[in-house]
Amino acid sequence: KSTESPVANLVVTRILRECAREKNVFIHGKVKDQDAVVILEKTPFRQDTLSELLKASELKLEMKNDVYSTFQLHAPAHLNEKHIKKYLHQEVFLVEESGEDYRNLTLPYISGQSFSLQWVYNILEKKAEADRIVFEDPDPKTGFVLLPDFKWDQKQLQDLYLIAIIHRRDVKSLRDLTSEHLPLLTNIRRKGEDTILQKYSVSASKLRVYLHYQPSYYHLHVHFTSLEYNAPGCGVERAHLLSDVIQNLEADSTYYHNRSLTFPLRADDGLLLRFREAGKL
Ligand code: M7G
Repeated sequence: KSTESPVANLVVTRILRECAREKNVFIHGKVKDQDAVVILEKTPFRQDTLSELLKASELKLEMKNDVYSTFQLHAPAHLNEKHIKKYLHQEVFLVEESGEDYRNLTLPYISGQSFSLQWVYNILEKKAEADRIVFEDPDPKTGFVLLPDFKWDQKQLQDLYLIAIIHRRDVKSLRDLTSEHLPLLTNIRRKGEDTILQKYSVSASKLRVYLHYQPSYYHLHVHFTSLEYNAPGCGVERAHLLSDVIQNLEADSTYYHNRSLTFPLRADDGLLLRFREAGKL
């Protein structure tokens, strides 16, 4: 049936990554014989559905001491069918990439290997998610589309997460930015923050606005997340605050062309192999 959730047909091959603290799991499996990656993530608790959840669940007393007790909560059986069987931990390595390393190692690698940008072009051309667009500035040089990231279900503001995708197609990442792009970046910051304030009543002082380096998708985009929410990849080793990026470019137009940038790579990342082979690790 076309209305059936593909996840209901998921046959788990292995757990790629799992984090108890972030409460998410990345699963490699098969849906009707096709390879799929499924991400399950605990959404924040909501006051309006909390009592329903507690009623439907079984509470088991773990310990009691004076006025303190801890309980283990078992979700209703029908929510709990997918059992986690294996745990595959990927080691992560920190890489320091000079401007030269970028041009010699990273750029040739990402030109051949990086993820397809089709979903990005579909958004820009209104072929997908058009009804989810929150704001658009159509200017071909400084314009962008702002819409909810697909990691955010928009049901609560604690984990607010939007992305601004630029219209121009010639900026792959932070590395390509020069002072020429300052009007683009300041436009995204100002209009992105204004829109989020108007639409969600979340002010700029409650937002973490940043770019990833390395990103997964090499078409420049900016992440807007709630400061309250520890979004995956918002740590110092991968996130570059937009306001810092703007200031660095104001001070030095070629800052991101020349500076060393540090980022984490997973053990199975082909780029890590390139750095190893070049004796950089
Ligand atoms: P990134 O920094 O390139 O990589 O960010 P990351 O995924 O490793 O963080 C891309 C962002 O786009 C992520 O926050 C994704 O959750 C989000 N994203 C990815 N896809 C394929 C889609 C999509 O199809 N629609 C929307 N709305 N967001 C997406």
